[in-house]
Amino acid sequence: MVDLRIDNGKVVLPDCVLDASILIDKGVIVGFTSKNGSLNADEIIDAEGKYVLPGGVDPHTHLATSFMGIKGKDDHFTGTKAASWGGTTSIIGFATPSKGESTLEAVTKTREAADGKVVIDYSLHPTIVNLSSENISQIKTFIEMGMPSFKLYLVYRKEGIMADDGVLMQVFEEAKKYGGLVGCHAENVSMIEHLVAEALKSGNRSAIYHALTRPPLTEAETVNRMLFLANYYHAPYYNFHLTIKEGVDMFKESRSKGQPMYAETCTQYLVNSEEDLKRPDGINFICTPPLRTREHSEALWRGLASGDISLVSSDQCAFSRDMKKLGENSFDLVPNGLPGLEYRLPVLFSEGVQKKRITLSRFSEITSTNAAKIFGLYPKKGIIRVGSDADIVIIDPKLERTITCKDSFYGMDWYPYEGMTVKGWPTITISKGKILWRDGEFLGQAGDGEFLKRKLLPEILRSPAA
Ligand code: DUC
Ligand code: ZN
Repeated sequence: MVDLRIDNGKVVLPDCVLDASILIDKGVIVGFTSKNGSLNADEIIDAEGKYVLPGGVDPHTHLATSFMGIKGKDDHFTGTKAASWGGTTSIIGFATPSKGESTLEAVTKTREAADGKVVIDYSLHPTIVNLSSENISQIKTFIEMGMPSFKLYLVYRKEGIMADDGVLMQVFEEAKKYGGLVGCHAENVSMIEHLVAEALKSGNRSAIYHALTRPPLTEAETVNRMLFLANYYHAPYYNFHLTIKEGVDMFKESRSKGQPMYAETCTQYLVNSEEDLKRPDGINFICTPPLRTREHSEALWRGLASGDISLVSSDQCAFSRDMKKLGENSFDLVPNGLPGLEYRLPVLFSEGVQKKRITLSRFSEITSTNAAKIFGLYPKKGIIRVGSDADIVIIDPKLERTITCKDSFYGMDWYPYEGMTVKGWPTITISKGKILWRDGEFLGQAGDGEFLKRKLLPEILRSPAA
């Protein structure tokens, strides 16, 4: 007798899709049996006609964030509830210090805000801002605390969260010494500051100038430099939100030489474009790096299919129309960021798998397995396998829905994907053996999720192993 059995589904494993029943007990996967296996269970889910996949792992989320002085719409409860509705069962957020705070203090504060509120498991990337000697020693401490990946913003100088090249150099040295992973928001701050100043001087303040003042060159230059630096230090590197075709080529080259370099892109860079910035509500679409042309999106899809890009995150950072309007007269005053962590799996399934841009097993890798591998959660998370946490999403490939903000759990009054019809939708989400969502009914609660301590896999540090 086990707690839960999932029958009749098509189970997506790393190298095949299997017709099997999954047996779950005490929160973990304990076995597989042939179709309609006979071992009894307290509860049985019939997944006939559906795909059974590892629950999504989203390694780039800003919940309950304060960004550019404005507090976002979601919090740790509503954000993780929404995430699980859309099939995500683990997230990694950020501990970003406010002015005068240390990163360690930011970690404590973020954990106080999240623990007991999250519906799904979570972890944090410490953000390294101004590196004091106290912060240098903290890098080792963070790794020991189970947070071995770091975020450095190479932009946002005036917002006070930038890390300059001196800081970057020291973080690479420390991370290398203790086995950490350096991750950057890679854009060239000086080029962008110059272009923004020129645009404002000429009175060019509409939303499209957000993209025009951050052209692909400003990202390409910095991605290229980060790959050089990582290679110089023989250290692994993670590039948050890659958006440009030149970047895909750079990762292809580095990885083909065996260097442990990893790039993510985000849902919005695959399905939205800079044309959205020309809409009457174009300011809503301001995020950094900016949305690009279709040519870049198509290169990103190809990079995902070929393995040059490792995964897709959401970069959830939810600002409502009113919040965005703070910059209605000038693009540089708009809080940067887009909502939609709950649509990452459905949109990628519909636009990726259904439109044959990626296979089903690649979908599973880029939404779950690779994030778990790169950030030290694997094989607890990211795979359906005996001994792993029973974090599972069941997707009905025939179910069609139109995305609407009426469904929002955190009061969003717009979404970048609003009006898009999506074919293929999560109908059941299971976290650690507990059914959180069943056919639109929420069965979870605040505190179902817990903090995840992570440890990087040696192969991830050495070679492009995801
Ligand atoms: N980019 C955004 O658009 N929002 C939050 C942080 C970031 O880098
Ligand atoms: Zn981000």
